[in-house]
Amino acid sequence: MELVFATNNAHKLEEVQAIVGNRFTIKSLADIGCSDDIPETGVTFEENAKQKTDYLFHKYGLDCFGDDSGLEIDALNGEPGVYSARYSGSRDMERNIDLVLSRLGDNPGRTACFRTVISLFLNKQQYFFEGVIEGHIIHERRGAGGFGYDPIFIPAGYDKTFAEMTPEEKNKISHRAIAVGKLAAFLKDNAD
Ligand code: ITT
Repeated sequence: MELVFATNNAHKLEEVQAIVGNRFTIKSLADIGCSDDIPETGVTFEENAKQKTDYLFHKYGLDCFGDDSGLEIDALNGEPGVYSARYSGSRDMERNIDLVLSRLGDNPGRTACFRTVISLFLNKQQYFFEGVIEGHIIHERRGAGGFGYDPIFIPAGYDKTFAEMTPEEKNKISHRAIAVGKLAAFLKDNAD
């Protein structure tokens, strides 16, 4: 079956398709000819995920899901949070990571988590799924894989950053994997 994923982020689409497997074909916004700038003005991940799917569902009437995710750093009172993509005022991840590292400075308290909230519209009903992975922020970037804040995040119980892991390793444990795993289990039980 086909589901539209309300994202413009090709990395996320690849990660999600790998997690849900071949039983579902995940279509991008481009695949359905949507180039709209979908509003994302909430102050929680849940509000933003809901905004994305409300928009798509009301415009196209398609089964769809959307997520909002980001990095929450305890010592920065949960920042960058919903502002993760544009923390420095731009989408430039070099600048966003630099800003996180400079705000943390030498602070020894570096615990953080990645969080994903998914909103799903299936048969006109809305559902939510959440995934969280705890870890900590290191002092310098390590690794070339992944995207976003992956080079500075080490998940609890590991000694590698997300950017030092293979996609398969990251996809087994990530916040998105946890939330998408819940979504996939739900679809298996509820979708035709
Ligand atoms: P869409 O809104 O188009 O889906 P986005 O890049 O804004 O794409 P999110 O809102 O889900 O994606 O995530 C916001 C930011 O949080 C994202 O740009 C990254 O900087 C960061 N982020 C989210 N998931 C991440 C991950 O798995 N690894 C590293 N950084 C991540």
